[in-house]
Parts: sequence; C-alpha cells; structure tokens
Amino acid sequence: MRNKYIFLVLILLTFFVGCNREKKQLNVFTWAGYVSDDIREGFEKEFGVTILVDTFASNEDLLTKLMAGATGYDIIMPSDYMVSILIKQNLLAELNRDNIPNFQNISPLFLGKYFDSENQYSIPYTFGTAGIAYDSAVISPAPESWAVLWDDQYKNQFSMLDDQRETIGAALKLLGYSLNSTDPEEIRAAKEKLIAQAPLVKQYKSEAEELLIAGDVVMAHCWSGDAFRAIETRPTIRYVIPKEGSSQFIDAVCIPKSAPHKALAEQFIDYLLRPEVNAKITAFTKYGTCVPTAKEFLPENLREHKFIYPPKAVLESLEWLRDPGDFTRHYDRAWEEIKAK
Ligand code: SPD
Repeated sequence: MRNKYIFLVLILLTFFVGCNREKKQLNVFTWAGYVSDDIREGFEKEFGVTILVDTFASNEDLLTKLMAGATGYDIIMPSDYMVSILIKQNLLAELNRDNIPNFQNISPLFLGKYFDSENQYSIPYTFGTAGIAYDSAVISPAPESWAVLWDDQYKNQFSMLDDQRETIGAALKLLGYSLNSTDPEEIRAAKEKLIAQAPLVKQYKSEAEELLIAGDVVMAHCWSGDAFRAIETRPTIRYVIPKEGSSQFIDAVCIPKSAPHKALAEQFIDYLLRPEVNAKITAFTKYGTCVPTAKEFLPENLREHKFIYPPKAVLESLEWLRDPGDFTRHYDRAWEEIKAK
C-alpha cells in the first residue's frame, strides 16, 4: 500500500514538473538578426527557460499574423507606427512596470514618443534609419539620391526592402513627398515609379545584409544596422542616407495581449534593459542603444559611429513613419500591384 502511495506521488511529481517545464518557454517574434545567441543563452541559463525565436520581414507581416489569430508569442518587436496600430487594435498587453525595474535605465530621449506616449505598452529596443548600402569598390562616386535605384546600369544588381511603407516611402521621398502621404495622387505616382523600377530589381528582401555579404547585389535599400553588419565581411560597403531624406525608426519590445507567459516576458524585458545585456544588443545588431549606461560596455567604434548617429543635417531630413489610419488601404493596394510585377 505504502509503495503504491509513493508511486502515485512520483507520477504526480513527474506530471507537475513536466507541466512546469512546458510553461517555461518564451516565444519571441522579431526581425531577423535581432536576438543574438549570447543574449538568448544568457537568459535561458539564468532563468532556466528556453527561448524560441521566429522572424518576420516587415511590420505588416507581423500585423497580418497577429490579426489572423497567432496566439503563441510572448514578445514581439514592432516598429513605432506599428505599435500605435497594435494598440488601436487592442492587441497589446499593458506592461507592469513593477516587474521591469530596469525601465529606469532608458534614456528619456526614447520615451514618450508619439506611438505610445506613456510607454504603457512598449519599451524601445533599438533605433536606426533606412538608406542605401553600396559596395564602394564597384559604385563610385557615392550615390547621393534615391534616383540611383532607378539607374538601369545597375539592373539586377540591387535589392529593395520587402517592406511596403519603407519602399513606397523611398519612392515618395524621391518624388519630394512625405513618407506619410495621405494623398491618393502621390501614392499613385510612387506606385508608378516602383512599377517602372521593378524590372531592374534583383530581389525584394528585408534581410539585405545577406545579399550584400554573399555578393549577390552591389547595392541595397537597407536599414542602417544591417549595412553596418555587412561591413564586417565586406569592408568596402558604405551606407548613405539620400539627400531627399528617409525614414528613422525605433523598434520596440511589446507583449501581445494573448501572450501565454506574460510574467516571464516582463522578466525578459527587464533583462534586456540591463546595461551589459543592452550593450550586447548593439554589438550584435549594430543599431543604437536606448540605455546610455550600455555605452560603457561597448567598443569605441560603436559608441558614436555615424551609421548610428547621423550628423545633424541628415537627422533633419528624416521622418518617422506614422499610422495612416484608414488610408492604409491605399498603401496596401499599391504594394500588391508593385509586387505583382
Ligand atoms: N535586421 C533588423 C532589421 C530591423 C529593422 N527595423 C525596421 C524598421 C521599419 N520601419
């Protein structure tokens, strides 16, 4: 009888330990090249959990997946304007700051932005810009204008971001319009421009650094950190923000309302905000840190690099992407037509 009792207790223990182990898994949905192995493994080891990382290529991909009912994610990393859209769609959980004491490490420069004015739903992860990465061994002099991406001498030698707001945005800028245009005529003109460009484009790809590193393209519409990463393998790569202006962004960390492990997700956010961990984010992604004390843990060349901190005149030419509300359908339709070419 006693043995039977012990056996039953052992079975129950195995069951509860098993359940517990299953619960301790953090599912992260983010951009490619955004969570390094050392960050993931550091958290896994310290907290005795497993992190699974899944990636998306654009904010719209993330939105589509969440709207379609994806419920397994604990952490997502939308950009600025997408944070406002997700808040409006009631898809984000409010953050409990008591569980995120390292919130105090964030520079006020990156808090209280238009997309989440009280940071109730988001904390900043990194910041950067969009521009053109090019191989200076092949392309000289340095391109100055978005127009280089319409130059047929580079046919099949360059890529564009697979991102509707960024790519339509580049065409809008070239035409002298705002990235956030809500004028159907301007969107039509940008669409026509991109349809005319389509036969020249080798690939629409958001992970442009992969194409640059492999030598598949000599020029890419690219985000700053990804261009910076490509330089490690191809030192002749350069990055320029065209004179017509471009986008700047903050990528955020949020918890979806449907997150299965909210408390663990808040522990992960708090971990990311430790200065030494935050420095690892910049060291790996080559995007800017929002935690000033992280700079102490960064090598000299990443503290003030011009890829991360553009000069004032360039900064003044940058725009934030914003939620165009119902007008989004014009961007959606234009993008469908461009991609169908
Ligand atoms: N490889 C990481 C790319 C992160 C890019 N952030 C996108 C901003 C979109 N506006």
